[in-house]
Amino acid sequence: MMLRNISRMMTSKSTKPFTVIIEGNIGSGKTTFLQHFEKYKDVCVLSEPVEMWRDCAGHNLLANLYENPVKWSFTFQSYVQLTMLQHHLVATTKPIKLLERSIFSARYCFIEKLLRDEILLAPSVSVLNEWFKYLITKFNISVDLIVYLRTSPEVVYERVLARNRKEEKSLSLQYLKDLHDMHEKWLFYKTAFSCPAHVLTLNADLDKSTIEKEYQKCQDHLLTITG
Ligand code: DCP
Repeated sequence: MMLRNISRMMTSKSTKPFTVIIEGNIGSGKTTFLQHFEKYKDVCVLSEPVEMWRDCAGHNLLANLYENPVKWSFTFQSYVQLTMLQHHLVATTKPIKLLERSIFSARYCFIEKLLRDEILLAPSVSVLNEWFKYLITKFNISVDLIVYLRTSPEVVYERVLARNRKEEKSLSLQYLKDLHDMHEKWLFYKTAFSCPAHVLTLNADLDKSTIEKEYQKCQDHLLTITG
């Protein structure tokens, strides 16, 4: 099996896992992508901690966020930053580690959008940013590859409507368009912020029946860069 070969090559070089972060708009299929790779025993898959955001000592911070963004964005993004850091720091003996999102997209896409919309004001963003800078310098948050699941806002909007997550009922097409632009500038055009690793862009507009060939590109890429 291809990934087993990759992992053999990797373990011979280093004990540190080859770390891949999976990025893309809300509804771009990050969870489905990760589920595809879960079957490989040499891959450590860390799905996004949405369930933690829904239950922080009994508080549904995700619901709070959508109900009253001005009041709860700072709280929510603070907790996202903590839970993302926890994922970055998860130790594994497996040679490949895949993470859904990262501390980087939280800062460069979500916090940035909240700042532009003046939902988060500059002093609050400064505090989150000081934490962000401290965490990425003091901890070993190295990333070896970014997989960008690139989508059209209209496609993800349909998916978000179809999955009907109760907290996301107020999510608009405009919000997804803006968030798409944040990802595009960061990962595709590379005109905003810095990329912590090489970016592999996949067409994630494809549906479940045809997306396998895009997943295969990721497997091939891992083989190429480690071979
Ligand atoms: N979210 C947020 N700020 C962050 C991270 C996430 O406001 N820093 C919100 C947006 C969504 C929810 O959390 O309402 C989960 O978003 P993701 O895009 O991270 O996860 P999905 O479940 O939408 O991923 P996918 O559908 O691609 O599997």
